[in-house]
Amino acid sequence: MNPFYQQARFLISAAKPDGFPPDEGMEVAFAGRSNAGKSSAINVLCNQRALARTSKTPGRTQLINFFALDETRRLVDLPGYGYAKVPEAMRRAWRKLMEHYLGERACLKGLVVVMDIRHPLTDHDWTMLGWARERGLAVHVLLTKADKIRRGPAMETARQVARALGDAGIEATVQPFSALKREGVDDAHGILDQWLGVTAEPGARAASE
Ligand SMILES: Nc1nc2c(ncn2[C@@H]2O[C@H](COP(=O)(O)OP(=O)(O)O)[C@@H](O)[C@H]2O)c(=O)[nH]1
Ligand SMILES: [Mg+2]
Repeated sequence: MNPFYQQARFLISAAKPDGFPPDEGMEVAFAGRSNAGKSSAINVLCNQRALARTSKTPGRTQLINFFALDETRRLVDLPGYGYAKVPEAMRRAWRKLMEHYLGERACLKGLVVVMDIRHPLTDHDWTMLGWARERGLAVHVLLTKADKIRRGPAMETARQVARALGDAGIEATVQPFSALKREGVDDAHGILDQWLGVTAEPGARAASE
C-alpha cells in the first residue's frame, strides 16, 4: 500500500463551480457510470473503508466531492452518470457541471474513467472521453469488478478497450481492477503518482511493499 494515498481526507462537496476549492495545485478526477464501482475504487486506492461512500442505490449523488491528499494535491469524485431514472432537468444540470469542471479546471492533471469490466465503453463513457480528448487530458481506464470474470477474458477486454480508444484518437492507459480483491492497486497508484508528481521516498515505498 502506498502510504501517500492513505492520507486522503474529505475536503468539500460542491454542486456548482462556485463551491469548488481554489483552482490551484493538482487534481485527478474519477468519472464513471453510476454503480460502476467508482467510490469503491477510491476507497481501496486510499486504503479507507468509507472515504467515498459506496451505495447499492445508484444515481443519487449529483455533487462533486473533493478529497485532499496533501496541501496541494486532491482526488475528485465526479457524479455518476447513465442512471436511467434520472429526470431530464437533473441530466442537464449534470452535463453543465461536468462540462464546466472538465473544460475549465486548470489544476486537473488526469481523468480516471471507471467502467464495469463486463460493460465497458457506454455512450456516456464516450461523452466523458470526448471531453477529455478535446482538452488533451490524460486518461486512465479502470476496468473494475474484474473479480467477476476470469483473468484471460479480463486481459482481452483491457486490450479491446485500449484498441477502441486508440482508434478514436484518445491516448489512454487501461487496466483491470478489483476493489473486492484489491487487484490492480499498484498499477493505478503508479499512474496517479505520475500525474500528481508524487515521488515516493525510496525507503518509504520499499517499506510499504
Ligand atoms: N465484485 C465486486 N463488486 C464491486 C467492486 N467494486 C464495487 N463493487 C460493488 O458495486 C456496487 C457499486 O459500487 P460503488 O463503488 O458504490 O459504485 P459507484 O456508484 O460507481 O460509486 C457496490 O455494491 C459495490 O460493493 C469490485 O471490484 N468487485
Ligand atoms: Mg459512488
